[in-house]
Amino acid sequence: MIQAFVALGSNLGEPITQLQQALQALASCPQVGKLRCSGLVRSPPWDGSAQPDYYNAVAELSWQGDEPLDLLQAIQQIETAAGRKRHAEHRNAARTLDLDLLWFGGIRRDGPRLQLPHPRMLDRAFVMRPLAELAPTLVMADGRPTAEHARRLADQPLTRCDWPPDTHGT
Ligand code: A4P
Ligand code: MG
Repeated sequence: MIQAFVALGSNLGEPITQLQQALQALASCPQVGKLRCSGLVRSPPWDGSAQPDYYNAVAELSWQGDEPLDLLQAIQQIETAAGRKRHAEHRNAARTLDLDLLWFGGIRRDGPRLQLPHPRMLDRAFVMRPLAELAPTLVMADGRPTAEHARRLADQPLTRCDWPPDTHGT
């Protein structure tokens, strides 16, 4: 089994419900073994644009198989089922559900469909803080652990929120 991390985000519709449903959908993929989720955080849009605040979290899962494109395909199917309209959006547009593959067993990819580790993760407190909560000593591609990145990004505004009590894997 490969250790993988998936970032979850939403700022349209019912964000917390959509994130909960995405966790359930991920957990029920046949290739997914154990799954656990970080705490939930809320933050303004990263680029400062006029959109509702985002809710974000990170899920850690074990994946049966060694091809990260299979996991990418699974998360894109979950996004589509949640009503995500990819073609009508530009990058950073508001979205019902965004699932990004952050990390897949530490492998690197630089293809048109998949870049690993996720190229923007180290700049974002809403990714690094939840990731560091799950895996504080995981060493990133730059040789520094997630906990150090989370501390470095401490000036980005982020509010901790509570998951509803029945949330999968929290
Ligand atoms: N792709 C390549 N590598 C990956 C990867 N590691 N994981 C390709 C997922 N997809 C990857 O993605 C576009 C294409 O990237 C896919 O077809 C895939 O083959 P997308 O999800 O359709 O497009 P997107 O969501 O607009 O792009 P992306 O990169 O997910 O957007 P960002 O950069 O993540 O920005 N502010 C706050 N506070 N919280 C947020 O969650 N999110 C964004 C989205 C902006 N601001 C935010 C937040
Ligand atoms: Mg995305």
